[in-house]
Amino acid sequence: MNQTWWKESVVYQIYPRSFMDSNGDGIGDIKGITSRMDYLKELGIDVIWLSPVFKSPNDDNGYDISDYQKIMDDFGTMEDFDEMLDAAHQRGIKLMMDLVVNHSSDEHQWFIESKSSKDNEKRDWYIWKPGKDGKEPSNWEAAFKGSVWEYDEGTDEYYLHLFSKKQPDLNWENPRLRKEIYKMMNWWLEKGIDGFRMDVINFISKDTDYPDGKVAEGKKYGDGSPYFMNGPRIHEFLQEMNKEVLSKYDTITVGEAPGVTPEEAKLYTGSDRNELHMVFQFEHMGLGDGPEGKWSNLSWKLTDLKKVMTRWQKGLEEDGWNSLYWNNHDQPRVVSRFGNDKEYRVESAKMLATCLHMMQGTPYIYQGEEIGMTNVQFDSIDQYRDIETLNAFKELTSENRMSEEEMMASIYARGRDNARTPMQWNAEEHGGFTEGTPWIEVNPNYKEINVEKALGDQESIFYYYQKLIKLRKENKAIVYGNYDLLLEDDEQIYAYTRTLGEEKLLIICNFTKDSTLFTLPSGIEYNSSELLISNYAIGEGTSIDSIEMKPFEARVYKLN
Ligand code: TEU
Ligand code: CA
Repeated sequence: MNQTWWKESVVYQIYPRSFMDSNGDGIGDIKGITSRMDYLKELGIDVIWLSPVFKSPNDDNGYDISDYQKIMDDFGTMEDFDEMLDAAHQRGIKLMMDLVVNHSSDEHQWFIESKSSKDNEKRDWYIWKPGKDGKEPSNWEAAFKGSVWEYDEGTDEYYLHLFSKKQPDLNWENPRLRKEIYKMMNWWLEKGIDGFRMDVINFISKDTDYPDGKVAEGKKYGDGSPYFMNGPRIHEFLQEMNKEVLSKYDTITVGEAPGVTPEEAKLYTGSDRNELHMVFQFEHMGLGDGPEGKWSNLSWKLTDLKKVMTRWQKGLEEDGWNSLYWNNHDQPRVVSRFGNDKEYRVESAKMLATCLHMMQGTPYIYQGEEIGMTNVQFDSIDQYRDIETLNAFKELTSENRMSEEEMMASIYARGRDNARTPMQWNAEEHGGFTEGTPWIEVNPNYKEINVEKALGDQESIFYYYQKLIKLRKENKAIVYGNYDLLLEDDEQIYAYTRTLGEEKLLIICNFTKDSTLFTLPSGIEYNSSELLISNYAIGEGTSIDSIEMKPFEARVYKLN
C-alpha cells in the first residue's frame, strides 16, 4: 500500500457562510476563518476543505459560481484569501477548495454569452436543446424540483440544469470548455492551494440522447440519474483532467459522487487509474430514504448501516481509497441522525466519532461536529434558507404529497439547514458567530453547546476528537489495517477489527441507549489487550471476553 499524506490526513470542512463573521454583517467570511486557524491547529486536523468562496449570486449558497477566479464580496477579498492560505500553511494545514464545474451560475459571463444567441461562440459551452412536441426535451426531474430544462424565449430553446435554473450545466463534451476549466484549476494550484473537492463530479458526462427516465407513481417528472450519473465519458474526462492539471501537483482530491458503487469507485480511485484519490459515496446517507427521497424520513436499521459501511470498507480494501464522513453541509448533524442528541448527546457523539475514525479511509470532520452540534427545529418554514428545503416544502405540500407538519418533521430530521446554522463559539449572543444579525438563526442550544465550553472541559467531545486524530497519527493499523466486521446481525452493537501484520485492533460501539452484552466472537485470538480510547471511564484489567456495554459506549482495544 503506497503510503501517502492524503491517506494519513484528517480533513475539516468549513462552510464559510456559517463559520465566523469578522465584520458584523451576519455572514461568515474569510477573515473570520483566519481568526480561527489556531483552533483548527489545536484540534489537530491536516487539511481544510473550504466550501465555495467564489463570486456567486448565492442562489445555492455559492454552489452557483459567476466567476471562478474572484472572491465573493460577502466573504472578502483575494488578499484575505491569500492571508488565510498563508495562515493555514504556516500551521502545516493544507487547503482543499471546492470545485463546482458540473454547472456554473446563470450570471457567469460564459452563460450570458451562450444564452445571447444560437450562433454565439459560447453557445455549446452549455447544453441547449429544442423542445419536443412543445414540451421539455426530456422528462427528468431537477434535484431542487421541477424540470431540469428551462425554456429561453430569446433563442426558443431549453437549457439543462440538474439543480436550480440558476445553475446551468456546463457542456463537458466541448473540449474548449474543458480546456478553460483546466486553466482555472491550474491558476488556483499555482496560487498554492493543495487540492479540490469536486462537486457532483460524476455528473459531468451525460448520455447525450437525453432519453426520458422512469416516472414513479404519482410523480410528474422522471428519474434521469441513469443518464447523468457515472456517464459514458466520465473516466476519459477525469483522466484528461488528471493529465492536464492534477498530475502536475502534489494534491489531495475527492470527487462527490452521488449514486456511485464500490465497484465504480475503484475506477475513480484505483492507484493506476490516474483520476482521483477518493470519492464521497452516499449509500449510508440514503438510509431511511423513501418514495419522496429523504423527505420520506423512514427509520433505519443498524444492520443496514453495517452492511453499507462494510461493503465500502471491503470494496476498496485492495485498491482505491475511502473517504469517511457522517456529516457535511448537505447532511443533518450525525448526533441527531444516528446518535441521541438529548440525554446521551456527549456519549453518542463520541461513539459515532470512534466508529468512523477507526475505519480505513480519510476521515472528514464537518464544522461543529467536533463539539456535538445538533439539528435545529425552527418553528416556521420562513426561518429556513436552503433552496432545496424551500422548494421541496412548496412542491410537496402544495401537491398534498405531504402535510405541512410531516414536511416540517422531515426538515427537522434531514434538512440541509441543520448543518448550516452558525458555528457556536461561545455563550454570547448569536453564539459568538457574529455581532450583527446572522443570515440564518443560531441553534438556540448555543449556550450549552459551544467551543469555549468544550475547550474548558477535558471530557468534552472536542478533546475526544483530538485524541482520535492523534491515535490515527500513532497507529499505522488505523490507517492501513484491513477491516473485518463482527456480529453482523446484532442490531445494537457495531464491532469490527482492524489488522495490519501482527497488529490487531478491536472496535466495539453500542449504537443504542440500552446497555447490552458484548461477547467476543470465538476465533479472535489474543494474549493481552490494551485500551486505546473509550467514552466511559473503564477499570484497569477488565476482560474483553464479555463486556456489559453502557448506553452508546465505545471502546477501542489493541490486541497483543
Ligand atoms: O450536492 C450534490 C447533491 O447531490 C445534493 O443534491 C445533496 O446530495 C442533497 O442536497 C442532499 O439532500 C452538491 C453540493 O454539496 C450541494 O450543496 C449543492 O447544492 C449541489 O451539489 C449543487 O451544486
Ligand atoms: Ca462577514
